[in-house]
Amino acid sequence: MLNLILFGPPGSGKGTQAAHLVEKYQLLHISTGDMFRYEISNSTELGQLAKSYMDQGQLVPDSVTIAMLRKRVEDNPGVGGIIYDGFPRTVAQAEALDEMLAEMGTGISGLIALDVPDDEITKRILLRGQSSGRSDDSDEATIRKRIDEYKSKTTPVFDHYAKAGKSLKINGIGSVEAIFGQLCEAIDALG
Ligand code: B4P
Repeated sequence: MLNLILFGPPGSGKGTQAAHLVEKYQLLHISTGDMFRYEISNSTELGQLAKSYMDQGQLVPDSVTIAMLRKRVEDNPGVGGIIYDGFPRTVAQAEALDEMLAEMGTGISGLIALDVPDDEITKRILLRGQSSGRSDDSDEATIRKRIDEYKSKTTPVFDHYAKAGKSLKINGIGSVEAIFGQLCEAIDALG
């Protein structure tokens, strides 16, 4: 079973690439960002809680995020593989994921990070903000906060999997097709 973590800073193209990868490899796509936005659009209690963090550019607390992720995985038994998009974003989330997959008799196949510099991701997110309606996309201070959260809390996840020789980086600058090609090569090499 392929368990792939698509990693990178906010706006690095994880969601964009995941949409293509799920089609090619027939994977279940789990995007915690999309799941929170779905809850927000349905005005659920979870959505209201998530929104209070997302609007500030902060991560949603681990306990909430891990419980939501676990439920999504348990609700989809027998899938051929899963692409984790935007999860794990903290080492605590990574440890919870490792534990859950070990209970299922499987584990992370690899983590692939999209490498994109800060000025490019800020540009991309502000551009998306013009049409996405996402409040966390339209304010430069909130975007800066998201980048800070990524650097302080999320980059250690790369090192967590690097210790097991499972992390790798690819260049996230270029056309969507060119980056997709590099991702496919990296996935095929996972065996
Ligand atoms: P996410 O929904 O994960 O959002 P993201 O990081 O902004 O997006 P992504 O990297 O997928 O970028 P995309 O492809 O869309 O998170 C939002 C918030 O939810 C977080 O800040 C946090 O508060 C919360 N959250 C989510 N998961 C959490 C967790 N596990 N724990 C705690 N909190 C969590 O691409 C961005 C833009 O770039 C698009 O407009 C796209 O068209 C463009 N683009 C893509 N590829 C391009 C390319 N090659 N060249 C030029 N532009 C490109």
